[in-house]
Amino acid sequence: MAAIGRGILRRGIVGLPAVGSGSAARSMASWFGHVEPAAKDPILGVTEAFLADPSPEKVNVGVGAYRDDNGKPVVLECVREAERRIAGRLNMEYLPMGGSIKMIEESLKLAYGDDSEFIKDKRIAAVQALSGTGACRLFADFQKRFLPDSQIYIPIPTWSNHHNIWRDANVPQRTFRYYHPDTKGLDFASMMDDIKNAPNGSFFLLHACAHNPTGVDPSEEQWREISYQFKVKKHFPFFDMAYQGFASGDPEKDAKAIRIFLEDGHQIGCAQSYAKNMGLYGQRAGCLSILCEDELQAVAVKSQLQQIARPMYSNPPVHGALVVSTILGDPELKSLWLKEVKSMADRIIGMRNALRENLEKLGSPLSWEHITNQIGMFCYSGMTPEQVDRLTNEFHIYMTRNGRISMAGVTTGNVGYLANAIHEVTKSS
Ligand code: KET
Repeated sequence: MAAIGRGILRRGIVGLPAVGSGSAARSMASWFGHVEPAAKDPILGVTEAFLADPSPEKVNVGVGAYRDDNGKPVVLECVREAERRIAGRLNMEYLPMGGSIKMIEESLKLAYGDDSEFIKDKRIAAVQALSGTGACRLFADFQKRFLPDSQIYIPIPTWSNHHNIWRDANVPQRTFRYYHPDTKGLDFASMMDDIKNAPNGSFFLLHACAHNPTGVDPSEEQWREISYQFKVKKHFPFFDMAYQGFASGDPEKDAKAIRIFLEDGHQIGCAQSYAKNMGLYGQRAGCLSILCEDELQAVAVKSQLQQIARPMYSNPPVHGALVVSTILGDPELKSLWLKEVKSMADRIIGMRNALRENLEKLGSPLSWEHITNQIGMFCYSGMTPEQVDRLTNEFHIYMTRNGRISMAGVTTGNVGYLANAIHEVTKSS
């Protein structure tokens, strides 16, 4: 133990008893001896295991990160061009606590619509956030601070980190049914029952599009019914929109659920992420917005969101925000972005078809129709954790144990190998 540690042990430290008095003695003999290793993250832990595998055959379809057809990470051309325009021209001063005003304005147009009356009326409190995760966490902290007795209803299944986010914000979690394993589709009737049976005025977490992990979204008609029921029950919808553009290939179409709720006069919350649709993963660029009753309320809410951010990270990073505002603020770059989003979505659809065809050609006794019915980045394959373990141990294929395949990691080069391995581990089930 270092000299400073020994000194503290002899004297005792303020607020703690000196050596020899029971359990404090144990913890002071080793400050962190009681700290057990944390459980591996079910998604990012897969990447760690993949990186540690020396096999040349290995395939990573774990994390939701887009790859090109050679399996390489992609930087969009619009992002490269925005970086060229930004380079050497700007200083690196702090952004305001709430982040870049220009980036927020552009983000709101994407989510709420170019001509949104709510934007004109300044009814939306919005701050730049540390990507989608940071936006969800800020909202959860805000919810806890200002509605301390509220709970959050979370779909089953959902992105695993949703549970961690609301847990660490100390907001009690309830669940609602969403997916039916037999049909591999939406369990709409049960979802509606759970919405009806929740206490009036509950908070609900909804995936705006391309639900993760299931790839199953309500239809437009079903969204209208959900919105109607939310009105009846006075529930608050919080939309996590991490995949705008990845469901249909068109960010405007993918905002449909949000627009339906807006038309119906809901106040909503929305977490936006540019990780996937602009490929800005590590830049941590996102936005949290809350539609308020009027401008006065929006000013108050925004000031409180900023106050939550200040002691956590003070203000958000500048580079990703500049990339986003440069692209979305320039018609030429924006249309290039829209084309690139579409081509990412199309490549994934192509891989869905290829994976299904390959499995069918191998004579799989199972139905793989859901691979092409589901949308967005993921295929919720229906494989069991044990089957996934076999894929990893015998074939060096890395994916989350819930059977989710990140279709963004499937390529012309690996789809045959993947199909063959899936067939091997599922054919006798
Ligand atoms: N919401 C959902 C639904 C989501 O899938 C992710 C990321 C995020 C928010 C947050 O992304 P951010 O990078 O903070 O903007 N999901 C992928 C990556 C991860 O787990 O962090 C994934 O599911 O693989």
